[in-house]
Amino acid sequence: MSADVRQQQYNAEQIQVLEGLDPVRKRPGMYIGTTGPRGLHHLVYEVVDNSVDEALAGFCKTISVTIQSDNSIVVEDDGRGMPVDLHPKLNIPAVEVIHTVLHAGGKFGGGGYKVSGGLHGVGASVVNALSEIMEVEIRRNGKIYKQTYSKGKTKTPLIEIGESRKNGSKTMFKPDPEIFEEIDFDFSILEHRLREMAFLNKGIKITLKDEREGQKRTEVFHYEGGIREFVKHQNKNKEVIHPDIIYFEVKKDIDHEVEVAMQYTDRYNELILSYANNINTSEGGTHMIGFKSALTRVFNDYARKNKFIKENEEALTGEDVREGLTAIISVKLTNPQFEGQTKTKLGNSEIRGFVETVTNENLTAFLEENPSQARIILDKCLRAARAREAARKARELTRRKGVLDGLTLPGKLADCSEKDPALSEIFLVEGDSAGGSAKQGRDRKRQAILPLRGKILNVEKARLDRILSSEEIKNMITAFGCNVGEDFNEEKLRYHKIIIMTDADVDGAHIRTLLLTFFYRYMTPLITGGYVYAAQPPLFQTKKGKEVYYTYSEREQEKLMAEIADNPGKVVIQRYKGLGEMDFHQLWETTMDYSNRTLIQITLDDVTAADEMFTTLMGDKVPPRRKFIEENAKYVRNLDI
Ligand code: 0RA
Repeated sequence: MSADVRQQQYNAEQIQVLEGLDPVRKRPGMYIGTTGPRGLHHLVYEVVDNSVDEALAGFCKTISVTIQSDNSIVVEDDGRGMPVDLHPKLNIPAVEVIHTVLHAGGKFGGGGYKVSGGLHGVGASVVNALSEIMEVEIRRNGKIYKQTYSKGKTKTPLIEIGESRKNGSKTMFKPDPEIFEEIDFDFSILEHRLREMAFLNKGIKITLKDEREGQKRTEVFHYEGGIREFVKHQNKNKEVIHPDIIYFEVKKDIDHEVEVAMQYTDRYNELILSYANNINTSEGGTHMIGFKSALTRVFNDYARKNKFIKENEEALTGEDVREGLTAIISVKLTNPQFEGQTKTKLGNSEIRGFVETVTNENLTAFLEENPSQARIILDKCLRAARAREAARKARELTRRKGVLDGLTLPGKLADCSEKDPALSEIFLVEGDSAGGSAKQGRDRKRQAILPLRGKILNVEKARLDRILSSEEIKNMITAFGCNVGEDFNEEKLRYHKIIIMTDADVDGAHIRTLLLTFFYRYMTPLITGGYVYAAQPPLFQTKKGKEVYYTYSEREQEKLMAEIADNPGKVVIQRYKGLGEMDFHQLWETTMDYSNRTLIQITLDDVTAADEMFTTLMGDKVPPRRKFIEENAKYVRNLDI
């Protein structure tokens, strides 16, 4: 059939199709969450997901993702090639339906674990709707087909452009700058998700290539060990306490599959990542509940049976058996129910018992078969139990003395007079001298100042009982009023903005990281609730005649110099080494004044990346830490954990 003829044939249908994608362009947020960087990168995942589905169906082995020099994306796979036969009702090629009809993507036919609803699975049509241009090239039936789209519409009909003995699908798209705030792809964001995808789907080879000038590089993600290698990766900068990664995989029937990998480290915090159909279920859900209850059950049973715990002694708690644990739980099921505030909580009730039974059986078997590793893990659990008891006593003591309940505010705190937390903010200021300037320069009504002396305790290397004996940390907890750990209470928070104000140097970045580590581990809701910010003090002051300019980056300074250089006059530049070099007036004007300042909100975008960053920055192993700081030094201003 010639292209022209077909064009006429489906014009009527096309109108319907066009209306179908209009809402996506009108309200992109409804389909991809945001039109910021997150939504932008989401487009790539939508396209890649379709190729991963093809791989999970057993037809595709390699997927390549390329960021081209014009910031367009190409995703190519060696699957069967998208179907091109005419859709019986719409009378247009299936591939066109996939790209121009809302919700058609990923669900054209049965089979495989596909995600309906939830975060992903909105499909290729949404990517088309939000792209300036989209092109597909299909190798199938010995032929090569091509079709182009734009902003949700078909641009050119499907045509044959050649012959090929290979099969596969290739998709190119360029995000529409009318929709997205920024259309620059971030290699490390894509790298992170694609590596995760490769871990979660063992054997699939995913290549990520950056072809942009000055940033050329290629990474290959291919893990025959799947989530075992994921655990190894998460533990790479930690000390593991036993050699084997505990691993099991059970397929109950075509609808239910579970895979678990776990290993203990010498850490005090736990990292359990759960997934349902490759989606990170950060709010947990039934699979997580099943896993956790099995874990507590198995260790207690084993401990009693082997006399690690005596008859009259207390049982290990869930926290005791999870201390230092790194675990990945991945389930696959046909009808995932995603619930919770961010739709990242698995709701399927049948999964709970399934994961629990499987974990019970396999973990018990591991302990029976590996008594020496079992002993190491049990010893760790028992130490955790004793430390928990000590921490409880320490907390009770501090509670009794009223140290943490906000009744006795720390002497170093210059509080604000405002009582409404929503209108109050607290600056955590590095050093007493900058603290002094901040106290003088602040808005006394709404801004409180808490100076912090030197380095705060590295909470990554201590348990709660020791942490609570640190003066600086106690001061913060008391000032915030919301307590820590299990006792944390968001409603008691006294300031809705907690602003970290440190020098713009390596030491400042270090202190900021120590603070964030503490918040992340012991007051997580502070970060997830969006209460934590980093202040941005200027890097340069430039004076020319009576004019004074402040700039916040090298680039901004260069720009300023270019702007003011043309008419000669004496220019005096001061590079600030620390907050202490500014007087109170300057500090107010540049960093604290509501109308002038820039605050960077700290977000917990990604638990795996955050854990990796915190362990790398705060852990014992020095070389990876140095490497990380060197690699990321330039990004420190834009810290997003
Ligand atoms: C044949 C049939 C079906 C899908 C595909 C091929 C296919 C789709 C994509 C998307 C990206 N790459 C792809 N490679 C192949 C439909 C069968 C079904 O829905 O299960």
